Amino acid sequence: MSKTAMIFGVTGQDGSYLTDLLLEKNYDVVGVVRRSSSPNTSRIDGHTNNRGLTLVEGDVSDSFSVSQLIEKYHPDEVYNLAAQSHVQTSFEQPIYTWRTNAEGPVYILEAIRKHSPDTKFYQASTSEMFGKSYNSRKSSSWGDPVIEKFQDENTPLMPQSPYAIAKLAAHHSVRLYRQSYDIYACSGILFNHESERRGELFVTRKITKWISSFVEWVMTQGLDFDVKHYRFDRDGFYSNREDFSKLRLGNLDAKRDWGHAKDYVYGMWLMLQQEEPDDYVLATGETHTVGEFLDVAFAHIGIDDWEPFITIDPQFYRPSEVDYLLGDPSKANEKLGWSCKIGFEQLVKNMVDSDLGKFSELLRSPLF
Ligand code: NAP
Ligand code: G4F
Repeated sequence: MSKTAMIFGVTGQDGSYLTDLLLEKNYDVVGVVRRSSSPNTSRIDGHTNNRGLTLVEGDVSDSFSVSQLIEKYHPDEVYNLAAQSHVQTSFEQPIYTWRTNAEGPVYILEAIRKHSPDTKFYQASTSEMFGKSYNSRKSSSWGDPVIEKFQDENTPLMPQSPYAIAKLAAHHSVRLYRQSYDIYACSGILFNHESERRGELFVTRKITKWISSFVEWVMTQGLDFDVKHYRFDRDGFYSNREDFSKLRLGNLDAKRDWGHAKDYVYGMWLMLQQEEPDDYVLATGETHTVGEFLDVAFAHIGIDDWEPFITIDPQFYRPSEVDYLLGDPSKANEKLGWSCKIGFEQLVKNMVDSDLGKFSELLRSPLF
């Protein structure tokens, strides 16, 4: 008999990759979609005719709808990926973020406790919970010993945003329900993971989307990337015919441990297939600045110096920043047999190529 999995947040980046994975594994997937006035299912539209996928309406901030869904479907596994997931937005909308990210998971845990105690539960915890906290260790490569800063399951949690505070409340709730009620509940402490399906307001996709519209603009004007064709000012640049806005970004020095979402949803599934529930860090073990992401993304279209095309806009600075994230996924490596398959450079290039679409081939043709 096939298993049933319920996904809260099925329409998001991770929800869509998890749906791909679970359908491949012959699960019956119940995807919970929140009501919206225009369609929000574009990432999973490829499965519209798949009888393994049932979409139902529900909202994690509505305890009644959550409870009814768990009682009705008695799923074998529940994945809670639903969240207000944008860190900067959480400073503008802290209460909404709290309701979705902290209360939502507790509604699900309560519904499981009351109506379906054998259901296994996955909670989308996050490396943002570490905030400014890290551990240090000496690693000696060639020559001098280097101090390496990293985060793992034992690093103290010191959240720096309303988003991360709400996620931390949910993280502790998972532990409490596991200990107190013997529910199989796990938190995946996932470091940043991106993809061709990443939301367009996260920095990686914002960069790759801008690059694709820039390439299209250059090509339709019959120009190339040589800066001598343009006049630059603070906000934009001008060819003889038209102008184009620069890419507006905030802090380029923040370091992130960026992997590919496809690898990470596999880790989520593995966490629910173990003898005992536990919490795990999923990360690549490498860190890069936003500036290094720009280096690889622009180099992929043949531009070595991106500075003329960027403007720093203070509106994208956060009231409190997480400067440094580098995850140590040793526990997941050893206990789950999990590791990342897609590296940083490949991730960036895939995202650029995907956004470029047909312009990707044109860019590399001798005609350009
Ligand atoms: P995402 O693309 O923003 O997806 C969030 C999902 O939650 C969307 O399907 C959204 O629905 C849904 N949602 C929001 N509020 C809801 C509500 N009240 N009721 C039901 N559904 C609701 O995020 P993601 O990148 O896939 O991340 C998945 C989860 O992992 C999130 O919880 C995020 O905080 C966490 N996380 C992400 C990362 C990362 O780097 N991607 C790292 C660590 C943790 P709509 O489509 O209608 O907006
Ligand atoms: O892409 P970001 O918005 O992702 P952030 O804040 O790291 O959060 C993501 O990863 C978390 C896991 O660590 C998840 F829990 C969370 O849900 C989300 O998926 O920003 C990355 C960095 C930040 O340091 C930010 O200050 O990029 C910097 N940045 C610089 N300019 C920018 C921009 N971020 C955004 N979104 N937009 C900018 O223009």
